[in-house]
Amino acid sequence: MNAAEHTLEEAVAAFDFGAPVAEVKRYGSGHVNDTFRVRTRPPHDRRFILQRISAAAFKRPDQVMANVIGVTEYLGEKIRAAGGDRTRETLEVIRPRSGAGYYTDSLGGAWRVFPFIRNAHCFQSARTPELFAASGRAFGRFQRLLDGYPAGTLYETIPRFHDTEDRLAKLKEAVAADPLGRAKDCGPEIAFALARERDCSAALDALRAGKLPLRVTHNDTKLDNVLIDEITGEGICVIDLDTVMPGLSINDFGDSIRFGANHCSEDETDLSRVALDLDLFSVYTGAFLEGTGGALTDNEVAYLPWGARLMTLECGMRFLTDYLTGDSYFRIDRPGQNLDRTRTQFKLARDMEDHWDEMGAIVARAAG
Ligand code: ADP
Ligand code: GN1
Ligand code: MG
Repeated sequence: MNAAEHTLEEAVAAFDFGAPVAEVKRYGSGHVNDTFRVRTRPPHDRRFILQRISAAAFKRPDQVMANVIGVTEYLGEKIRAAGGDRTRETLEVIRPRSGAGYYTDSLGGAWRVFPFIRNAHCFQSARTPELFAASGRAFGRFQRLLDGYPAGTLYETIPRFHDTEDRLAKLKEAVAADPLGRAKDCGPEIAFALARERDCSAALDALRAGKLPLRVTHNDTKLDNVLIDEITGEGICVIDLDTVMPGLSINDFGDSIRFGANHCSEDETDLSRVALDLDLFSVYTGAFLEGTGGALTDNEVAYLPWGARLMTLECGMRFLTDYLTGDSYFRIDRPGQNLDRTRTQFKLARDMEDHWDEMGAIVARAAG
């Protein structure tokens, strides 16, 4: 048994699943945490999500879990008060036998368990406009539900997470250090990012000028971070709460557009297939605004296209930095995958620049 298998076994033993465990299987397509589905033996067939929190991404799992517990308990109360089903509409942390918020294995890995939400699915692409709209309503509603959450109690689990200026600075450092000699393979991509230095300040300047407010936001709003109910087709539960922090509403909007308003996978190698779909952009805009329930200010609405452009540029820069420094952050299944991901993001970012006026007009129309 190797070390990874051993710590997985330790983690399974650390939790009480209410019945003997029958199966533990790697699950999902997340790039960051290690996720497993646990099933107990029939006749119970209880299901759980068991996750090792990424040590590369999160230096303080205790703070991550304090945030996740605080937010899920708050959401649970709100959902119950509104007559909803708190077992399906929010995650709930299941504590290890020790009673702590998570379990630490013999190598220092941090593990947590959530109930597996059944009869709901995560999607890698917006197969239908309705699906994309459902995710938009769910992420907008998520932001609205957390409107009154005491932001000062949240830890910054990844410092400067959506600080696009800092992401560019980190890319420059990686290019200068070039530890693996990979910079020579990505000259055009590096040049693309460097040419957009001014853009990197667009939202941060607005924040500093008091034009955009800080809110409690999700910060990782890609389509596969919302579970879609298989009967109703609605976005039943927003998951992946590790980066819930004070942030910009436009980034939550923008990250969803980056990932979902196209018809390609994030690592598509045929760039001719990579394009912004303005109809999907329009559908998401209306649904997100509906979900936020009119809470956004006029400036936030006006800056929504910037959210899309910046999240796309920033994500490309993050993939490129990870490619240059050895793929230690985003999980890869093949060599060069983070460079392919960079290329799709930059192609989409360029498309957004080319359709800038149309994006603005669509947002203005949706805001009515
Ligand atoms: P990562 O940070 O690596 O993206 P996630 O928390 O998003 O990790 O989980 C990865 C995947 O596991 C999700 O995309 C989803 O498919 C699945 N998943 C996570 N939590 C649940 C849950 N409570 N019920 C059902 N599926 C889940
Ligand atoms: C990661 O964890 P996951 O796979 O949902 C990343 C996001 C990126 C995304 C790109 C904590 O999301 O910021 O936008 O990959 N999450 C973290 O697909 O870094
Ligand atoms: Mg995820």
